[in-house]
Amino acid sequence: MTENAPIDVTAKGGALAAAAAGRFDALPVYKPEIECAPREHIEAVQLAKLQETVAYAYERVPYYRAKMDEMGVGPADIQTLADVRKLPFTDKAVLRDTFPFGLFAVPLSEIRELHSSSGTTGKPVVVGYTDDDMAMWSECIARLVQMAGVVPGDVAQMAFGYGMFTGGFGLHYGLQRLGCAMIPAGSGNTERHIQMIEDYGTTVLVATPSYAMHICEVGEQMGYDWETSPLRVGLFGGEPCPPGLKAEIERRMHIVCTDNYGLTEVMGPGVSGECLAERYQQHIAEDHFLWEVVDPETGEPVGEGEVGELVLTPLCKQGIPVLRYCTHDLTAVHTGPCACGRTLARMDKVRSRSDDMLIIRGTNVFPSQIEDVLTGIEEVTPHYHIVVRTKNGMDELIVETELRPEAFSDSFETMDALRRRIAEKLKATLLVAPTVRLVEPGGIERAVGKAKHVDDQRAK
Ligand code: DLL
Repeated sequence: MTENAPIDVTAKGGALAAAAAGRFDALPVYKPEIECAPREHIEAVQLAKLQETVAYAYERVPYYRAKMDEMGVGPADIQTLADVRKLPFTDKAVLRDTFPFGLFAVPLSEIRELHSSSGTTGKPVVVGYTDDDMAMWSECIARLVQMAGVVPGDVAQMAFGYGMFTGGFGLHYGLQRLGCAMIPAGSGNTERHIQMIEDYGTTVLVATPSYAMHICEVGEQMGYDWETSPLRVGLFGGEPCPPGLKAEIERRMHIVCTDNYGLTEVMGPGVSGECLAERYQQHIAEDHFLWEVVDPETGEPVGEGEVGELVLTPLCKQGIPVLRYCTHDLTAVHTGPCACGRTLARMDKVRSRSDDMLIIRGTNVFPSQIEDVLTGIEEVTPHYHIVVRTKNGMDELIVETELRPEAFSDSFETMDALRRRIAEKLKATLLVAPTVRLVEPGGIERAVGKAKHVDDQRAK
């Protein structure tokens, strides 16, 4: 996961060239007194804020008071960071059961903005931000975009959807806070995006990686020259960004792509973001979030650097002070030094979730494993789709993968040989034999937001 992709040095502005030359000092740190602080200092800040947060949640949110009373734990029991383990976990079900405002710690008159995450079933999750929450949110994002090489004066074009999704407004506020000019284009209308990049001299594009790939392709089809385009930085997030996809977008769009992570329940984007030194990990805003990595089965902590489920406790939130939120996202966290000079812990890119594992004929399969195999096959694009269904009483795994135009052939033998080669590679990794379908170039539907790669028809 830590393999370093080469940064394209096509001389697009100082940040790119500085990063390529290893001159990370050329990028100012937004708040060095915390981002570069010794670990003991970071932990002392976290403990003080955790104690405040727990007392606040206990006093103001009846759900947490009842839960903590039931567990026999009170705010005074939080004496060290490890004491966080005495507290209850929170998961999506709690937010749904208390829909809409049951976990809010302030009256609606103190809320300035509501957001929600839709999910596929049941009620949405609703979160609310006070004035202070909004200020903290923009600061977290200003920090992470600066880490990614964005500087005041950059022109940033939004290709996330606005609306209840936290991605659009969150990045919008944070980029403005840093001093960028925002173009609130929103998602969709791809040709217009490309026209705007050219007309307005856009230097930063904010998108999901799948939509950025689509913007790249549409630009190429329009004859747009990405190499001479003003665009320099891609700020991606909201969904996994596989290393192969990132490298391909960097190569074809001539930009540096960075990934940032977050989720509605704890704030939205702004939890962590990638610096330009360690290209496959993201620094966590540890002064605002306490992280734990636990075994998803037992809830017990895993060792430093080991993969488990990320559990987050926001440390400064007033609207909804969620305790120990179970993200279901699988990652490992590292506290060692980073070449960028920051001391904030780094989480590995999230590639899968504990709840997206497919069990196919008794074997565990993660969609990210399929993605990794396909990325290694040069004849296919990063676009794919997975269908799981029941056929004659047995699970069937169908992997649809899209051919690159240059690999497309009229010869049945050539196509069939490629199909069989891909099926064998997948079987060797997954230990399950898939049915592979080759799809013609452009044949897999493009997403303008988060891509949906898996259709498990067995659950329906
Ligand atoms: O996706 C917040 C966000 C928006 C983050 C834009 C970054 C940029 P939700 O819609 O609540 O919030 O979805 C949260 O999306 O638990 C992860 O599974 C996934 N996710 C978000 N960012 C990443 C990422 C926003 N960079 C869920 N890499 C999370 C991998 C991500 N997965």
